[in-house]
Amino acid sequence: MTQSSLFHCGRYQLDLSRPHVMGIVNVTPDSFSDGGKYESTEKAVEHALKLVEEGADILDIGGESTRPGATPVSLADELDRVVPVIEQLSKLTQVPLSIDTYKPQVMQAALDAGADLINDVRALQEPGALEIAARSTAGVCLMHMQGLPATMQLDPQYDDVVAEVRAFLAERMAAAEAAGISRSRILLDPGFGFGKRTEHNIALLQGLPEILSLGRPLLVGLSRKSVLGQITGGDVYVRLHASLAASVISVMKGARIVRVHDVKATADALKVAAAVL
Ligand code: 7PJ
Repeated sequence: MTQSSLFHCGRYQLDLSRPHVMGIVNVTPDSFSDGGKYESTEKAVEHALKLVEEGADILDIGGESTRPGATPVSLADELDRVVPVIEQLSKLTQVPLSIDTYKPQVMQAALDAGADLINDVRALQEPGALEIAARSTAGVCLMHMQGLPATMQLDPQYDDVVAEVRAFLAERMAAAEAAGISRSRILLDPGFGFGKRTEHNIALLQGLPEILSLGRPLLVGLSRKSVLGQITGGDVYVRLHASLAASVISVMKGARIVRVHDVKATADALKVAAAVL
């Protein structure tokens, strides 16, 4: 095993020489029922357990959408959504639990509830985030984003998207290490769809090996993203086949964790990729 395929996150040590599937668990209140908080917790836990059965190696739990133009969620609501889900899953599952948040208070509460990995679309740039991560043993996923979710897709601009994303990730990795987060706890992510046009996303997929040269495992998220709809012409409900292609291409280009909605199909597709790799 090469050194860069070892990844330490909380209670776990993952050997990323095999591609891993991160299953997405969105905790959002169901607007069509009045079951309230308890029901959304229960539904999210149930969904998460199903993803583990389907082959998820990691669960990514999120309480606030970072999709372009999504409405922000208050700190209190985000905590209410994710903390009980993490508490329950840490007792019910044997897979690392990731918290998808950029808010330092949510990171801390999630770590206290049993989270093993901080997945931050702002790459620990919020005040206090680096310190919270450094005080823990959690893994961290540092992601690139140009702009902020509300406006990031309006007019993304790059001279050389691969070089710029790589430079940003190098800077954030250096900041994380300077704060006391060891390299073995760091994952990098080019942030597909986060302030990127179709041509930027495609260039990043082609350029993954250059980002991999930073020496840490890459996590990628392309599942059901609009770039796939732009390429195929399909809407979000018919993006499974395109998402599988994207996962396989990502792994063939060097990614080691793919963040997806459709775990079973992706796990099968990646077994084929792994057999070839
Ligand atoms: C990503 C994410 C991604 C990481 C989202 C969506 C948008 N975290 N959170 N990478 N995307 N690390 O799933 O469409 O690409 S939310």
